[in-house]
Amino acid sequence: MNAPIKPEHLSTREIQSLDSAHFIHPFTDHGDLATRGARVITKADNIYVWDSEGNKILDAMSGLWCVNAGYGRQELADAAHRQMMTLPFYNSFFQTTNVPAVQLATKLASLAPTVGGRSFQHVFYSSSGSESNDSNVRMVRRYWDLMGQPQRKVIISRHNAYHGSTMAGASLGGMSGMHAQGDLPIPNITHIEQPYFFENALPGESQADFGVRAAGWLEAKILEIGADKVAAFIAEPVQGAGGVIIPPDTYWPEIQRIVDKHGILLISDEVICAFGRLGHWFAYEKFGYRPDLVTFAKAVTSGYVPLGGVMVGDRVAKVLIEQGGEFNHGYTYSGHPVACAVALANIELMERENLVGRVKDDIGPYLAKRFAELADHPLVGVAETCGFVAGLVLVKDKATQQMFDPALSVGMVCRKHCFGNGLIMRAVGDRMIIAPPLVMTHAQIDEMMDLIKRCLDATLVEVRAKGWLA
Ligand code: PXG
Repeated sequence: MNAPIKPEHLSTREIQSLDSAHFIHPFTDHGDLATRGARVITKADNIYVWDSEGNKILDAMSGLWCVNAGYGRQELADAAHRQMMTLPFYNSFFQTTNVPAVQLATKLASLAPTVGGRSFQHVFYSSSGSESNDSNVRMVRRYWDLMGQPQRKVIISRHNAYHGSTMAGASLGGMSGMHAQGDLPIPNITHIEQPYFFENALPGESQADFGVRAAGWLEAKILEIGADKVAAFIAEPVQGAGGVIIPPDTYWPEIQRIVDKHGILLISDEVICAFGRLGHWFAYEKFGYRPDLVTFAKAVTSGYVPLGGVMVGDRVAKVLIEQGGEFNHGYTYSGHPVACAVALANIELMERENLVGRVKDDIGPYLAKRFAELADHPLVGVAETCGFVAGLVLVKDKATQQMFDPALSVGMVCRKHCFGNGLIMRAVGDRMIIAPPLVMTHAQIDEMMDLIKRCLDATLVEVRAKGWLA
């Protein structure tokens, strides 16, 4: 039998070689990993993580868009411990329930704002964003069957969207690299172009005009397919993994007008945007639209334990519950008591520390002000924020906003300098993005901005030396 691994007795090299020998990582080139060795993250506190070599790194990505309450929160560990000692697991199939799952559903229903008379009184639980979006596909199809319109099967999504990595999640997503591996998308899922002003606007077009035109791509697709065949439209309020793509203000109202006109369901995938990231508990409130289903995961527990789910709006819940009989769908861990207890403790903590309000009124505006300064940097085309996410574009020629040749991977050069300088910032192509923990102080925002500037300067030096600038 293999002895249990005790990291404190292993060198970084030993951990890396066991890692490479036994652990298949998500979204990782293992040839590359074997030669370089994984960075081993061993502990975390507040907004910082440490690697096995003792380097302290400012985590401007909140783990992976999750750790909104910051690391090292005693309350969350206590909640998990208490629940594990009381009831570590019981299923919620077969007419059974558990108290944390009920309490959390009640709490989430009270946090989800009613917009335009539509409220969210029900929650369906899973353990991840991907599973939740699979559940959305199941629920949407069931809904239209029960409505006597089984021909409404097509779900429209957007290129460069991210909705997860299961067969349905990856199909709903618009990542061509994912579709290329595994014969995706599955049938009845199609995509329209994303509302990315920097890439898709016409010369001289205003943000407002572009937003309306981009929403029009949805209507064009509905008409092409036939409205009576379209089941739903799914979108992230702000695209996260796609590179923090912030739609113009005119986009969402026009999307709402179009889905209403054609009677199709609207799914707001808020796996990244909910729980304070955009200064609201749920992001549809910020943009003023009225979804029928809202996907959540990640920050519902600040990432401390896996939990995901779907907020099911009245329109769908009424039909599923009153006419549906048994819904033949669910997961062993739907309503997991420990995950729900941690989520409750996390929400309580977020309320006590007003983390959502401070994104809206304090640290969000402060980040916006500081991040905008980056637009003066010679490498930066645009620098934009929304709540507590931000993105900038690295450009070859600031005057003409010309991008670098993608083959040069300038974003990865910048990312390398970030790690080298103790900062985690994500590169999506040549867009550099951040989504820091919502507990950041002004002084920590300043510290992060100094690091970002230092990394951009180091990237500029390297790019200049290689002769890549215009
Ligand atoms: N929807 C959205 C909007 C997401 O951002 C998922 C669904 C899937 O969630 P799970 O829990 O199944 O991973 C996500 C996840 C990145 C990155 O590179 C982003 C995610 C996951 C992995 C990497 O930015 N988002």
